[in-house]
Amino acid sequence: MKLDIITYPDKRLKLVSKAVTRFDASLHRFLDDMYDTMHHANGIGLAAIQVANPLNILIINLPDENDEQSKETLIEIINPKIIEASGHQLYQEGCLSVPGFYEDIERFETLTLAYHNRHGESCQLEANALLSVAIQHEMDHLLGKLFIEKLSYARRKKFEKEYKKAQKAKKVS
Ligand code: QAP
Ligand code: CO
Repeated sequence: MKLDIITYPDKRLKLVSKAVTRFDASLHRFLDDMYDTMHHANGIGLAAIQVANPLNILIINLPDENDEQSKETLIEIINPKIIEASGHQLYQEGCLSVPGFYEDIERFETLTLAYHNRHGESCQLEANALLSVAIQHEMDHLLGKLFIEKLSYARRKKFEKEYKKAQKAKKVS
């Protein structure tokens, strides 16, 4: 079932998400709903708070070498914790909660991540390049942070102006 994605400046995006403690059927239904929601919106990553549920959950579904997305490569990450991070990279990020806006953001190049899967089992993964960017972007959501908060003061002001204008245009059309 598709859920509604909340968008900036919705204050709920600032909530700090809480740990998942029950790995039950209702969690599994919610994860499936998150996937339907992200897939329908043509996203590659989604955090639970973006559908107004403040839990430490994120999902990532990167396109493969043929630029196609498939549910087989979906990664469900619950209660993530960065164990190691190194290097730096710039990547042009976007966000389903900040539609229509993209900007270069600096992130770690490589991560080692500990997390739980949907069954509550402890997992670990190593990520670099786009997967690493996606994990860091989504983990910021769990802390109530958006990528636009990483912009310089001047760029942020330009963003606010452009975004408001785009919102206004959306309302009348
Ligand atoms: C986060 O972002 C991310 O503005 C996921 O109109 C960002 O899925 C992961 C999207 C950068 C890795 C690198 C954004 C779709 C999707 C939009 C997304 C839009 C339609 C963003
Ligand atoms: Co986002």
